[in-house]
Amino acid sequence: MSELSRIGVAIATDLLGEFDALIDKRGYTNRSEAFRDLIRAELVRESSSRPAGRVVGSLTVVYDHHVRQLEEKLTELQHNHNRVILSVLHIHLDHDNCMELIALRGTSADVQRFAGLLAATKGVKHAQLAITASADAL
Ligand code: NI
Repeated sequence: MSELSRIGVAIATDLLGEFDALIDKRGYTNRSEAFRDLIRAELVRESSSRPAGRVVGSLTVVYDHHVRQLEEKLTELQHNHNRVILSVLHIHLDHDNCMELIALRGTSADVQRFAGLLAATKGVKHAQLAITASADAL
């Protein structure tokens, strides 16, 4: 764990009250952890907003495996973007539907381009990209 620094923050009482209510609702037991998470989220947002910013994330995809040629197209797309793919978990959800969880690492532009191409493939029902951290911070 890195060294800790203590800081003092002046904040309007009303605003602090709203913040405390929010973090309580979210299950935080102390303000420091909530502040740290807000700061990390903002750093990730900043990193992912720059095309060259390095990120890690996960892409969740749901599709009907009966759609003609779809699995071949998805596999080809993944092979064409193997540089950004760390791992793929395939789950047979039910008789028709498959879910893939694709772990990604690369520049924000590359990760988002891959997610966009996969989401736009005909037969993909849903695709959700979550950028979870700056790869530089790991
Ligand atoms: Ni399947």
